[in-house]
Amino acid sequence: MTDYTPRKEDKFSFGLWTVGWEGVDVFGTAVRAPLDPVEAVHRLNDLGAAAVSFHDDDLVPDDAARQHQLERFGKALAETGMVVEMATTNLFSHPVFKDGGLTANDRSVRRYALQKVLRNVDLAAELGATTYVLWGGREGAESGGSKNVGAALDRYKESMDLLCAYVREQNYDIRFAIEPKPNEPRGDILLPTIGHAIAFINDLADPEIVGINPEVGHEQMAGLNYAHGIAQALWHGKLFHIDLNGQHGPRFDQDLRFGAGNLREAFWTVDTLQGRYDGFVHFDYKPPRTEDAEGVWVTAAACMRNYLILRDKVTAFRADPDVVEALAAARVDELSQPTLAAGETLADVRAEVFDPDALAARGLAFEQLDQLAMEHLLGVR
Ligand SMILES: [Mn+2]
Repeated sequence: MTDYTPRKEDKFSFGLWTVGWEGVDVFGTAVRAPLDPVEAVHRLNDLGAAAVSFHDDDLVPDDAARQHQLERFGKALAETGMVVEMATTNLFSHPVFKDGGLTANDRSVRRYALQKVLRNVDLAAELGATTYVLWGGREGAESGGSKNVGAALDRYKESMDLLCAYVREQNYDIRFAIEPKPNEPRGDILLPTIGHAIAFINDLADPEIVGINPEVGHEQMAGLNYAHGIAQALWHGKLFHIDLNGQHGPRFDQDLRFGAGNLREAFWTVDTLQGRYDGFVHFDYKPPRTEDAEGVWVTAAACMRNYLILRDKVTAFRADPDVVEALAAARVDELSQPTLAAGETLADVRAEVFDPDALAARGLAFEQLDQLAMEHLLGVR
């Protein structure tokens, strides 16, 4: 039994923009003062996190202060032992990106976007980040005729191919991770789900160094099962990074702390990650506008604590003899057996005599298994 205190080896990571969110939303202005990235590093370190991530504009919003800001930030990292594990580009806030960055109709905007990404990839490499995320929040459209989707994907591919070649040429230890999202801020966003993104990656020139960074809420906004999504990403070898948060089903992007929203899916998410994913456990959430500056740290601590509690729960679930028995009754292991045995051919299948009615009469006892999971989650086992 753990005391749920985060440790460096748990590899918890937070975006500077998460704890630094001032609360500006579609309907209201800021409710909290700007947070200095140096303070974010120290406070997250005190809470037990191991790493941070950033958008170029979170860390160096102002060119004139760039050198000074990077020196202060570097000092905070050195003092705490915190690392930068991931970086990404803000290709959505500035009005220039109102029709996207890498897939904007306006070619000059695309060229500017590419320049902005390149500059921050250099900084990411300098700071030791090994994952570079691309979330194309503005890559999309509100209306059918305004965006030639095929051409947009050509341009997305063009940029990704150029970026991969650049990283290879510079010998940077960086892999790219595309973050899918179905909508918001655009009416419809390109590469809306895990499946769309993986299919796109397979058509790139250098797919080996491109994977995905799926976010809990983004998949759930599309009504999809996040745990199944990351299981498929793992199957393809494409789960390069994760964004954990909470969401109540298909509605606006809530960015709740991890564990809030769909708790059962959070349980299966941690179960899926256990032993299969060894990257940073990255939280991309927003402390609600109701919280003051101190309340922000309550939510950050809760993200990590909820992950550790769920990790404990899934470990206990898997170790429970009743669960082992229920898994056998549910024939879960049988699915790992190839449908044809070694040496068999389709002729063997054709020759076999089946009794479909007898097969149909077998119950699968999935409910017993799921009730055990529920009871572990509810804390009564
Ligand atoms: Mn995200």
